[in-house]
Amino acid sequence: MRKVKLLLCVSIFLNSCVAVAIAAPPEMVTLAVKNMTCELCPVTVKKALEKVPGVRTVRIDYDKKTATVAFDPDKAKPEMMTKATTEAGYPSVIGKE
Ligand SMILES: [Cu+2]
Repeated sequence: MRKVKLLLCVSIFLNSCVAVAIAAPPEMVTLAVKNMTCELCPVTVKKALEKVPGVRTVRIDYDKKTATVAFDPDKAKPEMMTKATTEAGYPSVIGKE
């Protein structure tokens, strides 16, 4: 059962690689996010960021208080992401990694 699940994950991963290869390469931005005080906060921040059109993947680092976002530069702008987290109650600034 476990093996099946792993295989499924691998195929999803490969499919997403193909999709990325065809479309424009995503850009990465790291946001420094304020107000993340418990482990549920990153979930809210992630959801807010994923609602921004053009955002592909969101990775939250709760310890560092950062959100690393891969996005389609034709559709999304980092300013839209800081606005989205701020509206969700987590002001963020564009940082660097
Ligand atoms: Cu919280």
